[in-house]
Amino acid sequence: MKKLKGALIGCGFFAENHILAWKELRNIEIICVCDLDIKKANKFKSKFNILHSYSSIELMLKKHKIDFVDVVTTMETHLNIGKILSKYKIPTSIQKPFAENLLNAKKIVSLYKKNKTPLMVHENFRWQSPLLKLKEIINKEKLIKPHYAKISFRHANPVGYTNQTYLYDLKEYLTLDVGIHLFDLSRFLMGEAKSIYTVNQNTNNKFKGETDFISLIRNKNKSITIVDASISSIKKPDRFAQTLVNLEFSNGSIDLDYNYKIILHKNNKKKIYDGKPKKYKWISKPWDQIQESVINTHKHFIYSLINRVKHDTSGEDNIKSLSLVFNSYKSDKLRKEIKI
Ligand code: NAD
Ligand code: 89Y
Repeated sequence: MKKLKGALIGCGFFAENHILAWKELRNIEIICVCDLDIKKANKFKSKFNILHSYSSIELMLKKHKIDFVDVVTTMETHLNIGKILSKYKIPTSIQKPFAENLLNAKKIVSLYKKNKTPLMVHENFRWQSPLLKLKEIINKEKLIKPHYAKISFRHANPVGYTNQTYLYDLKEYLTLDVGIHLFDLSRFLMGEAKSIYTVNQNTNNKFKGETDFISLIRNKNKSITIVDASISSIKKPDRFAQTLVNLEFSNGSIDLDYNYKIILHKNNKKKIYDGKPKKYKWISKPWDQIQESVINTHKHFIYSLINRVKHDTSGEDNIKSLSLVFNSYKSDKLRKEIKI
């Protein structure tokens, strides 16, 4: 099969994981990289042995026949980048948070719809091996009628934000940056939400926005999800960047615990599974399960393009997770439960 030719936009911190993950896929070649800062683009090009580097997306698209683009820039740039890529009808995968407000996210979705061009949000937490294994066991063990979920991301390791200094200045921080993943996981595991009630806290004054939040979600299937996250949760060993999950069903329960240990309780028995991510040379703790999930997310993007099926986390789908994020802020502000 002919290799698909891709371009990567944004040569910052997280793009290194994207390019290394692309290199694990045999039918793909990233032929161009682009960054507004040409020095960064050139450095990235040499480091990862890419053919071309640009500082202008339009120029890059005019010069090369590109089958897809992977956008690894921060949210406030996505509408403008989406305007260009949808105009050229280039299938796009775009990092989370999809946009800084719902209006812009909807604008991007309608641009791609109008141009009949596929658009996926790179929502990678549901593609982490421990989460995929959890879902696989739920299905295999026929756990039914869920009534309770707790999805937690609590740590005190600055590695989560010292590489991403733009996070310090966000007025809306942890829910938008990490809550977006956790709300998506609630939808992945428990189905769609009906309402949300949230309390935010700031526990670290280096940040303008909230550094802790607790949300209570009523789901359409009548189950409840508790989502909580913090960057001030001191534990040894530190829990970054592991999402811990507890789920209860009418016929059993299952937990995703620290170190990817999965524990199933069913028929008066306890079974233990291992949800460890696969090892690759460039992957290391504490980012391992996030890094590995980038490969899985890329694979899903390409598989859906080739088979002409809608992506699980299409732009349209991600608006549902983003809507939970912005209604979560509204709930905290108004101190009330908000219907979705
Ligand atoms: P970064 O600031 O390090 O890099 C972004 C780069 O994009 C910069 O070099 C900037 O110059 C470039 N850029 C901005 N606008 C551009 C444009 N119009 N054309 C070309 N280049 C442009 O950011 P980062 O830390 O790499 O984060 C990028 C995104 O990845 C963020 O949205 C972040 O939330 C997300 N992220 C996701 C995960 C995950 O697990 N999914 C983890 C970390 C970061
Ligand atoms: O930006 C965040 C994300 O998406 O995953 C972890 C992170 O990098 C910092 O908490």
